[in-house]
Amino acid sequence: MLIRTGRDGFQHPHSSEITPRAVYEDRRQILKWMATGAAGAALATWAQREALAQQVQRPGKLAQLAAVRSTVSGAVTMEKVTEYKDATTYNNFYEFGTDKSDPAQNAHTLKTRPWTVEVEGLVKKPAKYAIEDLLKLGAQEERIYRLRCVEGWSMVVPWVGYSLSRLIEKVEPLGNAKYVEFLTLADKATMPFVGSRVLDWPYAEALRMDEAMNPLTLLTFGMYGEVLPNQNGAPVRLVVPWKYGFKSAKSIVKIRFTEQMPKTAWNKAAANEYGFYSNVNPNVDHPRWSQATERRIGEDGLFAKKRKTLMFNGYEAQVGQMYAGMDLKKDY
Ligand SMILES: Nc1nc2c(c(=O)[nH]1)N[C@H]1C(S)=C(S)[C@@H](COP(=O)(O)O)O[C@H]1N2
Ligand SMILES: [Mo]
Repeated sequence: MLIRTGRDGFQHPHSSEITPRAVYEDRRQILKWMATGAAGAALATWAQREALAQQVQRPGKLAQLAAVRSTVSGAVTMEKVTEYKDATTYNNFYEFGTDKSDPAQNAHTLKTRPWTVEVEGLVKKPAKYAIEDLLKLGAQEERIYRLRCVEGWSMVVPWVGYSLSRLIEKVEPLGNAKYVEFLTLADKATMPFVGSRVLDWPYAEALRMDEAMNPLTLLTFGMYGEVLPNQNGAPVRLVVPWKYGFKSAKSIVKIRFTEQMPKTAWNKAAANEYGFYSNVNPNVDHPRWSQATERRIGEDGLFAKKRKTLMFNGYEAQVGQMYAGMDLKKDY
């Protein structure tokens, strides 16, 4: 359910469309909710996604990535891991559609081999990496991260990859490189929504150099011990756990080092809603909704108590010092 207003007739969906498992399971609540008129569509969406979740294909054991648990500080949360079926059927990947179930339904058309990631810009050693070589550049580790989406949901996923810093050190940034930009695949032939005007394609994201070098920033190839399913950003994506989910660019094809702060896809679409930093911050509301709380996908229904969102998504000890002295209400 999208509200169509504003530039290009599009707004990021509001968090109230989170699917209400608790509602589905509680008939009295269903009746109450039906009276509001919103129930029908949301329940249909929930039922449809649940049916999809029962059929979700896993990449399989042959594709398993050998990975040891990370020893990076803060890289493994003890919280309950989100079920695979939920993390792979409730997605944002607008190249495949704007509904949460669209990526799981449509991303099978994405071709992840052959795949090349080009590293360019202000580096001593620009290079084109075949995905097979990129996979071997660092030791694969398992990180259990919370990921908090700007819309108000979160999940806990065992990601597999290595710190992006490993790649950055390899290509030797020049002294004037201040930012790292990530450009992702925009292929109209395999991505049905790339023809739409929802965003400026390709999807673009960026980090400041110190953020990109932070050991928590993960160049990610897998999840749950297997290769990434297409809908989660195969064959390689970013996971930046202290920032809103949209910073974690999927299906990356280019990494560029720049002196100027790069434009990002969501900032271009709505600058007053999505800033460059986009650090998870319960004290800075989105202009259209609060960021103080969140729902965990697959667990918290509409009437369940929401969780309190943590500063920097709970990674303050690891990343807080990078923003010392900054006004996080201004630099949102
Ligand atoms: N290329 C691309 N990357 C993307 C997006 C997208 O639409 N296109 N959506 C972002 C958003 S808004 C979120 S919340 C996360 C979702 O990751 P997940 O589906 O693995 O949970 O991916 C991010 N990366
Ligand atoms: Mo998101």
